[in-house]
Amino acid sequence: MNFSKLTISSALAIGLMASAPMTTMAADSADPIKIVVNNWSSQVVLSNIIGQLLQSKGLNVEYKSSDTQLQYTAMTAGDMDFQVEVWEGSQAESFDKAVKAGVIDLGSHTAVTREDWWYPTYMKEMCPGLPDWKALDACAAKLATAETGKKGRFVGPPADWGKHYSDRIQALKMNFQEVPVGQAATLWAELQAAYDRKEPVVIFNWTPNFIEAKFEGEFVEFPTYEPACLTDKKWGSNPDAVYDCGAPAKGYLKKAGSKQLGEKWPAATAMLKKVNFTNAMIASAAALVDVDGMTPEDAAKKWIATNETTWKTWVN
Ligand code: TMO
Repeated sequence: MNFSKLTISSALAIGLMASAPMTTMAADSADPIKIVVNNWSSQVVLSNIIGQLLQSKGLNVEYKSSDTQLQYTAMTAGDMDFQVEVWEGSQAESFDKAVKAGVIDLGSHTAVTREDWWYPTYMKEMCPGLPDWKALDACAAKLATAETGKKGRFVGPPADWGKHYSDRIQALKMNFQEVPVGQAATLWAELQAAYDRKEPVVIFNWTPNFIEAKFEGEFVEFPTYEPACLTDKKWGSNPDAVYDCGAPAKGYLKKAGSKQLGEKWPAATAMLKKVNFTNAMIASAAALVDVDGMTPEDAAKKWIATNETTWKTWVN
């Protein structure tokens, strides 16, 4: 048993060395860098890509599953060290607080992001005036279900994603009800079922994502986001409520590190600052899992094997 295990791991080590000789990051701590893993595919694949690249440099890593809001409490406390996808639309509020408490902004990816209500394009015939949110609201009856009574059904994100859609529905006095899913896969199942029958459906979606390569659709246009919308009740069409606006249409995607990251692993930190994914790279990373059915670990291996020119610019 032990012997065969040893043989396999040394064969792997030799294989790795033969194909890509790498220096270790000698100044860095041998303690594991704790990488935050969330509950949507691109984030999990990207986390595995980063973890595997760090391991190839001789560093130890550990993957830690976390809620997208509580992760910042954990990072502030140094219980988690690295987050590869900080989405402006769903994490900015908790991220900004964490930065004030010592969490490090490790810079932005090239990717431009958006997260909001989304519908398949065929709905434009059923609800004239889309993508305007008022046109969607006028069309609420077409989205009514037994579950939502007279109100339109909006299939919302898992509770931990930091959106405030029930608040938005109230603030904009919409004739809708949010029905949140427990996990991302349910969003895609809802979309697929409606799409096959050309039935109306409005779900939470985001870009970059694998969805855009498989389904035709677009985001609902809500009142244009400004930061004051989240903090100043007087801002926007409802003078008594916050959240009377859409999410940022051109949001950032950042990376975040714990305070101890730079202190304990300076070489790794220098690399993580250089990590940079584009929209196309993130959408195809998600597709490896959501379309091709790969495990995130295998998807990451495949990505590393096929994108050497990209990651070489980060690690060297
Ligand atoms: C946080 N997310 C990218 C899933 O919208």
